[in-house]
Amino acid sequence: MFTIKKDSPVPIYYQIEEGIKESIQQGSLKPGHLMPSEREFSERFEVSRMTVRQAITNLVNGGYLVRQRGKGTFVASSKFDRSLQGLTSFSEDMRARGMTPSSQLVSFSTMKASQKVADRLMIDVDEEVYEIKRVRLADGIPMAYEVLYMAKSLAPKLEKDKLLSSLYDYAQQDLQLHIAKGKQVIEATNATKEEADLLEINEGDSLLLIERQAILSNDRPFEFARSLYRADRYKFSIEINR
Ligand code: 16G
Repeated sequence: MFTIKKDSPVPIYYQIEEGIKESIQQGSLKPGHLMPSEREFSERFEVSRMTVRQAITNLVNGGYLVRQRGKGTFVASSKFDRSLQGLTSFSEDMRARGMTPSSQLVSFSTMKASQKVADRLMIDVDEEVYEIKRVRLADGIPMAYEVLYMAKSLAPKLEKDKLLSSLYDYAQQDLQLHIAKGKQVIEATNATKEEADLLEINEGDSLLLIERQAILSNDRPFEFARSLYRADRYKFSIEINR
């Protein structure tokens, strides 16, 4: 571990912050590494916990460290860079990265479409839709929380177990539906208490909200989905031409 100079004009919290940052950049502190507690740091450097806390908080805010409630503070993994080109599913994205996708089903219900859902799915208000709430995980780590709606008439026999794996695979392979195009809108938002609990983050943490309307080759909307991605784990990129 690095050393600090108490007689230096450089504030101690800043020396600690820079020391940790350098260790991460040089690779001696690796992604996923559990950081010593504030108490351990303060004993090791003989400084106050307040000073340590300031350094750690700055590193968390800068995306170098992540706090996990009840578990401690860890070196952040580099963010997933998700392309905005291509209408891929969560499962495809994770498999392409060599990770194992899985889902935790929060709820699965049938209801009458609200005005907003009916508009997005181009169906009549009151037509039956599925509401599917899932936490999406990669190698067991929560990445996103998704709430999606689809017309029940598209998949009258949809059952719970199908939702634990890929819905797109089910649509394409079992129902022979061809998901052809879509529209996405991205917004910034902050986690509510419920979302934070499901994603194992703190209430108020930053999230990226993506609303997707996926459309079948016969121009019928397939789904209207709201995906909340952890902003500490994701960034989105797109190639552009002039
Ligand atoms: C992605 C889609 C979501 C779709 C899901 C299907 C975004 C922003 N959203 O998460 O709309 O329902 O994939 O995934 O990409 P699955 O086939 O693995 O169930």
